[in-house]
Amino acid sequence: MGRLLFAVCVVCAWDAAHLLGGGMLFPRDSPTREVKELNGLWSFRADFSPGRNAGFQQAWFSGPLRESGPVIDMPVPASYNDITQDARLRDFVGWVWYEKEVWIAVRWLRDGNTRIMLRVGSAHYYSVVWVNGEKVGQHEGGHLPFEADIGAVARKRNGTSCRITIAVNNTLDFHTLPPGRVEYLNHPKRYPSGYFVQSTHFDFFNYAGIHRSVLLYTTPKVYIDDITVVTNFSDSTGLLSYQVSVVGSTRPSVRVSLVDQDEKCVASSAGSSGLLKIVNINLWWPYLMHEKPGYLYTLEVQVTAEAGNSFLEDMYSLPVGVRTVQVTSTQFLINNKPFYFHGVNKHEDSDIRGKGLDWPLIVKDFNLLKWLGANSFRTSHYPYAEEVLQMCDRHGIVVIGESPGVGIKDVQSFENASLAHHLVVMEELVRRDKNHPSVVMWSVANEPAAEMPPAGPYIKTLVAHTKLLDWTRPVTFITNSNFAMDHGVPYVDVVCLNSYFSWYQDQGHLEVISLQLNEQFEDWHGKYQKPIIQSEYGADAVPGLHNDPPLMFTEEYQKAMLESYHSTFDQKRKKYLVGELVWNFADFMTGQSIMRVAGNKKGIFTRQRQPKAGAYVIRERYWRIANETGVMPAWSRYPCQ
Ligand code: GCB
Repeated sequence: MGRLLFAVCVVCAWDAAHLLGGGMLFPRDSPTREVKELNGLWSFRADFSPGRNAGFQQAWFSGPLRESGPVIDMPVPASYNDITQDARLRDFVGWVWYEKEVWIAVRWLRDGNTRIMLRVGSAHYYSVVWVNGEKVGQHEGGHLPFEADIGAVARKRNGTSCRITIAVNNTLDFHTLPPGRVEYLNHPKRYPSGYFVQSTHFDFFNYAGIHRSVLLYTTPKVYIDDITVVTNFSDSTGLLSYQVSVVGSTRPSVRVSLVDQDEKCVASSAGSSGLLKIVNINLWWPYLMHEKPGYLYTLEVQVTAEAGNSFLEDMYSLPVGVRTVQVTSTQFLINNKPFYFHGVNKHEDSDIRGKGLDWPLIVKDFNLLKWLGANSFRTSHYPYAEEVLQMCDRHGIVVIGESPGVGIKDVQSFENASLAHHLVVMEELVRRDKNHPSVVMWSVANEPAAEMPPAGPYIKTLVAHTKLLDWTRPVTFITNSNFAMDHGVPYVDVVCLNSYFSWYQDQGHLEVISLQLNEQFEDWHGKYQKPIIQSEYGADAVPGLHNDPPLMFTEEYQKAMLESYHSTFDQKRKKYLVGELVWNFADFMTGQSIMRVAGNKKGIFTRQRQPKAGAYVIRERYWRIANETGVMPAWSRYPCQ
């Protein structure tokens, strides 16, 4: 198996790089574009053959999947792991096959000036895509979208339905992101022949499958491929510089107008790049920092071009927020005002659907964030769905956007092949998320093994590259406060520290927290003179487990631990501490180990989103911090009126 996967992966890495040519605008309806969702039930078959390669050898893509063998119903989007009662599928490693028959509207097919795009929001980890048995694309990486132009293939079979086949492989190796390792356990008396396991160094379950929406969408042949906006303001005038890239014509005519929430056009311009000035600007403000947070304008982009004898037109509407971000040696500034992250770390994780996008869950989580008085979260430990970031834009929830660079612990995962892929992932991430006002900082990795000599140069290259891709946002990586200083930290704009005093060390000794936390802050700020975010801290609490005086794993212990951290945070936030993100928003699934009781229980909410005692501590605190700024109308100052 190892060899086959490896061969496919090498091709995938090349292809991913190749795919970078184009922009990745979120598919939206417009007068010139149509979107069709392909979510729902797909046919599914896991390749349980010993080498996991029967699907390729027997070309399962060449005909209906049901003709290759037994298929089952599989919902999309969802992880496949928790859908059935089959333990083999829950812990499956290798290729699984998805298939759906779809009709494409005849008006799409007949109009040769229409591009027909197939887009997968994300599939973990490698994907290969066929339409009617013809390969149309492949992609490496489990958390970012990819797409293929399927117009030519679909038009070959006008009048019949289209068969879309997607093979997805969740195998992680030293050079994937996140990295992992497949180990063969060759001991005939202890393990069956050919036995292997996937091991990883990260603390969440390696859910797999098609995790986000699959869409078909159209654009004209001459189309808006990418838009980049950068915003600023001076007094009450907003400044929005834009760049539109158009494909399919060398001399397109581009017009842009900016429309406010009253549908009034407040600025317009012609040309593929330019600067819009907006008088009486409504700035984009974070939740709880302004009475009207998350103000969005709409940038309406219109392109016309001659194509042969016809005239083509494309239109795309991009929500935009006008705001600035800056960092000093002690502050994080949004719109020139000090911003304090009082927020959470999350995971894309829930019962049954695993990492599958789920609207009820997304809306529930936003309601809980607001209930908590949280103004921010970090997308630990990978890029989240675009739909989530759109919610953040609209609600004013500030985001630290993280790459899937988690669990980089083996020396081989610092090699050039890993770095090359990591750089590609940063490009895909920045390209996808650069226009979200909610995203205020990039995190290139979480806790890479800092003690290994290659860690420093690896992080230095990543940070430098990310700054080249986007000079408007600060860049960081997340380090554990126990790790050696100097490995990469000198290059970041904000120092982000994870620490678990009285949990992974000095177990049960809550009384040491304030001393150790104080030392941590003074050492790191003393050395680097940069603002600090406490990017993780927390304790497992099994819901319903109680003991007073507090014992580890009880709700009382989690509560007491959070409170012990908070008193030191209060001292340091007067100086250089610019944020605190509790680990974690909700309990989440992990691999099985003696360290975890059916998952990580450091959530302040259960996995089903019910509050533990710790949630009330955080809620009380976050509203108090928000109220200190005094910008909130009195009616919303819960719980301290
Ligand atoms: C960490 C990791 C996070 C873990 C957490 C824990 O430092 O960044 O992925 O889940 O600690 O609970 O151990």
